[in-house]
Amino acid sequence: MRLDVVTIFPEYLDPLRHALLGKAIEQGILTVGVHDLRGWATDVHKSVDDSPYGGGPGMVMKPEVWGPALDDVAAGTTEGQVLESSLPHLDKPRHDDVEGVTARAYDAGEDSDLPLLIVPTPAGKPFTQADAQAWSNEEHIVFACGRYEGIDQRVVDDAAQRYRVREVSIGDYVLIGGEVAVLVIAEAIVRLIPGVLGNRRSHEEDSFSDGLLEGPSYTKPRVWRGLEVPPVLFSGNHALVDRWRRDQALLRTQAVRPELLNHVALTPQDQAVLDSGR
Ligand code: 6GU
Repeated sequence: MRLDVVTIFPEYLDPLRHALLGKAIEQGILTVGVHDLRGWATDVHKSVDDSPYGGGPGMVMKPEVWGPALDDVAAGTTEGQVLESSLPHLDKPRHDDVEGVTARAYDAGEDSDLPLLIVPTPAGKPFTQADAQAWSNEEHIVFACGRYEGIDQRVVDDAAQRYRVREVSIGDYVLIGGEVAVLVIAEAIVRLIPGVLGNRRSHEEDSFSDGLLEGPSYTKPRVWRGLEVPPVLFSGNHALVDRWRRDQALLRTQAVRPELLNHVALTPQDQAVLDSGR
């Protein structure tokens, strides 16, 4: 997969070189190009924004700068600054690499030769785990980071000639710009690329993958500061452990995100657990 990010703050994207993403870069699974939008500014001041038509506070990013930038990145005629992995230690096996488990991709939601353009904006459609799964199959994803009051809307409308465009939000709050949202979205996508996390089971059991939040986890010691690990986890009875984990997931979801339960297929046993938790 190739990711390109267009931004006026290239250094903000440096975290993409670290940890899991750095490993994917090291393995040749991922290439990340970061592009300074000011490289497409045409005036002496390298200005990228202007006052909004209709008045009001803030500034709007200029179409004559963004248009050529997105044209060039779509055409692949500009490399940008290609990020190098921060961690060259491929020889070490990962704790979640499981022998005999082959990397399998998620189904691609759609099919097209056009690259995907993701425009992070608080006015976008909510980004979900389902989006992350679908986009983990993409060959080329471009992120356009807006700052200030956003990008002239015609840039997004025109880009649809060269891209499949998605305006997405990462939550109901406002960030200064799209850069941090790109870090969030890129990490959610890249960890699902086959071969990046050791095995698919480790994300099939993630929160949201079955529509529920994950319940609590425990490790040694058995008693810590007087607090005991739930005894069922030492029972050696896998069916009992699985049932207990599902119960915990159901109860946590009911307590903190009850609206998620509307989209989960509940068995009579699940329903009984939820009724007991009220
Ligand atoms: Cl994707 N971008 C910005 N700038 N703010 C946000 C956001 C995105 N999602 C929530 N707030």
